[in-house]
Amino acid sequence: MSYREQLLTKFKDRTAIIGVIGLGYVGLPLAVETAKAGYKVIGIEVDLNKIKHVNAGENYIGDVDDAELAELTKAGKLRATSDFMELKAADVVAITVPTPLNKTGDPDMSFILDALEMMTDAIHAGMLVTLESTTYPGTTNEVVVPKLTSRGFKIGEDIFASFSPERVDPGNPHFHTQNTPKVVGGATLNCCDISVAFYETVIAKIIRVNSATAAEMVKLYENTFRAINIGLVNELAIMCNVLNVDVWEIVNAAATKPFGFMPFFPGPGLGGHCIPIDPSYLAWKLRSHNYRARFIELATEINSHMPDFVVDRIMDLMNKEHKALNGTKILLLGMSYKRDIDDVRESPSLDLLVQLRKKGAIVDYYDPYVPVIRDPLNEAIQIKSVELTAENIAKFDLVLISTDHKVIDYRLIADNAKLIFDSRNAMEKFPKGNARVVKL
Ligand code: SAJ
Repeated sequence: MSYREQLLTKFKDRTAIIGVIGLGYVGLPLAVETAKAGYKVIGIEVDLNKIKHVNAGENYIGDVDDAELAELTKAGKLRATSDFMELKAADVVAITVPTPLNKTGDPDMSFILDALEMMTDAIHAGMLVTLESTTYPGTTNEVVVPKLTSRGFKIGEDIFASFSPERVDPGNPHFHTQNTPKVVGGATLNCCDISVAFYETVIAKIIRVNSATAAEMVKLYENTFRAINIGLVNELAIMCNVLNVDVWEIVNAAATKPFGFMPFFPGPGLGGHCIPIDPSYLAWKLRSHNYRARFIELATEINSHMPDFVVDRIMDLMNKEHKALNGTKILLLGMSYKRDIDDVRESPSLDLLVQLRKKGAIVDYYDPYVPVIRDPLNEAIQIKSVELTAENIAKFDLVLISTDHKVIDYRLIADNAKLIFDSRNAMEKFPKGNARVVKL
């Protein structure tokens, strides 16, 4: 029986053993769904804390159901370890590790390379390795396949490789790992057949593409589409300010077009671990082919400029109040990179905090999801979120709305703030209070 037939049989009767490297917001939900599909799952993690929690059935990822995780670990269907050699028993290994940018803004492939390195001695004939981490087109063929064939195995016959991008949207109430369509591309057609056969037993809908490179490109296109459209609407905000037109009115009216339009909204900048980063992986790869991805460059320039634009607008505002920004007391509302989550990675609020303080403003922040942050200017210092009370709000010269969490009491702010700079149009829904509101 060929390795292909062996694997297809093991998927059919769920006797395949599945390894998942990286038990973060992508890997843990995938490990849980795979175990729920009937497989025995070995989670590989370098963070001993995560290993302890998983093996104790204690969940730490919002999108995972606490009881399900507890039940699966209790039943021995899912366990975590730091020992990569346990992957010797695995028929499938999914790699779900981070792919950030390094200090020079280039792809940081160290997590993928470390995972491949650590699993080298566990690689065996008949194994499928499927990479899920967002990466530049060509990674599977140029990095993963050579690692797998370095021991003499023939790709597509003895060993199999695929790329299937993660599409996890943390906190999304409707879409989670099992019901989000999954794109799959293989290093060879046989690799794709086998990878599709595996994912079909775990995830509701599989979208097969012709190659691993195509699958890598799909993911980058999805998020580059967002980054560029956010860049466009941010430039629209700048243009509307020049023309003294309300950008929010423009976007909301344009959004009434029932076809051929998709609204994006301006804001103080582009945060998160996907949208600001994924397009740079694509641009970086194209540069190695002497091609400049100009839309990506321009969107990156505009999006990263938005905190400066907000600070300039605030300086003009205080100027009109005959008040220097230096010494102005500012309450920064919202520290996370987008509403209703606690993630501050690449958050524009951090840029605003740094820039305003550099100009001498006295800045505190309030964020119900982020009780404390490390001072971006001195990581040894912690900055705590202040209490949102009428008395506290009244102490500030300006309230800067940077992240529009739904749970914030905007009525309290409208009634007690003197001046509000609203970079998210959060106050739109509230009848005017005592405070003067200026919008992005
Ligand atoms: N943003 C705007 N204006 C917009 C939309 C977003 O300024 O109209 C800002 C946000 O405030 C944030 C940044 O852009 O700072 C990114 O926001 P996002 O809504 O794209 O959220 P992310 O970073 O969590 O993106 C994830 C992505 N999921 C995956 O890559 C699997 C993305 O593909 C999803 O479309 C997105 O979630 C989503 O729709 O929530």
